[in-house]
Amino acid sequence: MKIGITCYPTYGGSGAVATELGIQLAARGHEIHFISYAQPFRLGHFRERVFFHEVEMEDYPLFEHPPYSLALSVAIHDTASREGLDLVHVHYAIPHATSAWIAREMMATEKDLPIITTLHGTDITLVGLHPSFHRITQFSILRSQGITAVSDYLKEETVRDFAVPGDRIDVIPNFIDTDAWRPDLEPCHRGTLAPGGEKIVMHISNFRPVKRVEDVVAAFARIREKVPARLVMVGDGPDRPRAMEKGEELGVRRDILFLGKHASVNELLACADLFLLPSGGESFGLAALEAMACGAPVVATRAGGLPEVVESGRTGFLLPVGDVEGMGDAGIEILSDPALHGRLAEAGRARAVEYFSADRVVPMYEALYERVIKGCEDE
Ligand code: GMT
Repeated sequence: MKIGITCYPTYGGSGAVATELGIQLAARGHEIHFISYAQPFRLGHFRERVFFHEVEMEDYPLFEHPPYSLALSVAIHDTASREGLDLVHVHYAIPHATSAWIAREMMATEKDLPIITTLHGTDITLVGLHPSFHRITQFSILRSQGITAVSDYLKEETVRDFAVPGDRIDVIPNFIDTDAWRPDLEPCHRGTLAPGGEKIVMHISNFRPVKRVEDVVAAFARIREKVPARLVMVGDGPDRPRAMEKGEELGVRRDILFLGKHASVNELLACADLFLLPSGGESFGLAALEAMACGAPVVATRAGGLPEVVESGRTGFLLPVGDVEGMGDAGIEILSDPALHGRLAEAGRARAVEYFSADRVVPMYEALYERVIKGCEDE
């Protein structure tokens, strides 16, 4: 198949999943055309059958807010027409589902171009609920020929808040390449991250308020009272200064390393002894899955779709949002008991391989594509 993929190219789970999907589909013989304003960050080097089409934007003094959605519609239309795409798969509904629908309308006399929209998280649970976006988001999702959600939780939210019929949504979980995300990656950076042989506690996110990075620091401070440990914070975003202040306030700032954004976080996760994800909401929690695949037990919140990823008591522990004492205590228990740590790490890796590997999940997308294309042909 010739498949167009539109996603946010920046650091973030939806872009990471979309990029990995394109890479995996190309490896399985499909031709992939990424259409976005920049090359997706995890695409890396040249790959066979993978192409990137940059959305051209014309700047004009009148535009205080340049209309990216329209330029994207044109880029999707032109790429689909020129390359003979069989379908376009957009990740994160806003504005991608709308731009794709416009492109499909523009193509109507030429070809019936199927659109698949994958819902990822705040396009449904936060941004899409805002009155300025709700109607157009609902409209565009309903106009897609295929709709997927990354968890049962997100599907239920979409049915409830956007009145999308449940039978129109396929739940296809996020996935990872379990060969690239694994515990025994070399070289190991443990000596650099924790030169004194301390335990390594890690958090990776875009440091937005929903990630509750101050809770990461507070839970770590509790762990630090009992276990020699260092906190490695990977990523960046608006709440980084608050996390730093919290570290000062709790007297653990010197035990925290802020590494900023990294494209190859698998190399860092492979050194983690514990992963903290105390989010206020999470449709899936890709970072938790990445940690599990790398053999790091996860302490997270029982929020949104996280219980579909982390099995509390088996691959980590889930606690109520804001329960930093509970998360800290769970961390202490894991880091102080090598047998427990080993059991959780092994079960997490096994769960990642069994349920969330590319080999299991990518064929679900292929089956959906075939079904949707056939549906369009039969109409
Ligand atoms: O929804 C967002 O705000 C951003 C999005 C992203 O691009 O990282 O995150 C969502 O999609 C990820 C990939 O499917 C999920 O793993 C995250 O849980 C989800 N974030 C939230 O629901 C807050």
